Amino acid sequence: MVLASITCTAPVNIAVIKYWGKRDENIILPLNSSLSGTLHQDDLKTTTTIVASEDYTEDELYLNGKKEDINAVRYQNVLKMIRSRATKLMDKKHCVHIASINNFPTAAGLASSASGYCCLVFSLAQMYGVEGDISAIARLGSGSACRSMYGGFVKWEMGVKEDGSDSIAIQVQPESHWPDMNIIVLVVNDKKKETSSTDGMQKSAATSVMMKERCAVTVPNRMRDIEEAINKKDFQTFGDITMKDSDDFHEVCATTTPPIYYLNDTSRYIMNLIHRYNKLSGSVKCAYTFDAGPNACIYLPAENTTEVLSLFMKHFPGDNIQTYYRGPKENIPSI
Ligand code: 2P0
Repeated sequence: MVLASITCTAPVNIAVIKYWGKRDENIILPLNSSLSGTLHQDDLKTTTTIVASEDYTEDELYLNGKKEDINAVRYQNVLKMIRSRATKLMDKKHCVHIASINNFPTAAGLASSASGYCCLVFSLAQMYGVEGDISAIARLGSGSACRSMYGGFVKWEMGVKEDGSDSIAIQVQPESHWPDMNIIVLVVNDKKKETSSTDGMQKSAATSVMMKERCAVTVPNRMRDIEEAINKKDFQTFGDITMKDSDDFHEVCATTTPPIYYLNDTSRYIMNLIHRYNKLSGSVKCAYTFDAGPNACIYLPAENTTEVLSLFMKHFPGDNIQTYYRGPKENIPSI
């Protein structure tokens, strides 16, 4: 007999201060705090359906139609934590079947694990009646997932406690604060990346000479400054810090042994194009950021969108460059 079922969606987030490196691999505690903007539910999102039934003999999980190993440590950490905090379905013997789909390329540096684990944890939390902060449970699945729990601009505080209870997501500003901030995603390549973020950041933490300074000085200063820029809606400072942190993150990857290169020639062309365009305009009209892949995410004030899009269309005529917008709507996970 089916005991409960639920379907939820959760959006992708795009970091402007990048998370890269862990101090605890098991419960995913980061070496630095990070900050991101959350995209539209309607654009890049995960949809997850969960059914709990007395008839199921084991938990099962399907990702884009393919069966995953539910015994993997991250899934188990999430399920155990959810069930330990449950206020519903506590006394029934049952298993859950979970099906999750992304409406965008998985593992191509488009933050699929962020929306994926956020959606999984949000859906399970609804089903099991988990109360209080659940961003720390999403973090157990994938670090960046905790930031997708809220709309607008969200920071993930690295925290100091060993049990991770203070390593949680906090909304810096809701989407309504800066509704005319857009994000365009340019899909340069939707193939699965060669070095996963999890592997890449572990190698960088162990070998890049840039990591110490980045975690101790650069990121704390940037977190303070970009939060202030967001509060003041100061796009010049916001864009400047965003591009610098993206550049530094890729420099950290390049100084890793062996070096990791996520960007390709098209990515570098886009970076140069944006710098030239901003210079000619005499102000920061748009700002790029690149995650662990070659695809570009462009933050820009809505009023610049038409001009910037036509610039890309001129330089990449007929190319398969897809655009997604982040518009004026609150984008927290939804049932
Ligand atoms: C970020 N990235 O802040 C950074 C920027 C990629 C580059 O968070 O090991 O998939 O699952 O915690 O969350 C990608 O890392 O890694 C990521 P795990 P995750 O968005």
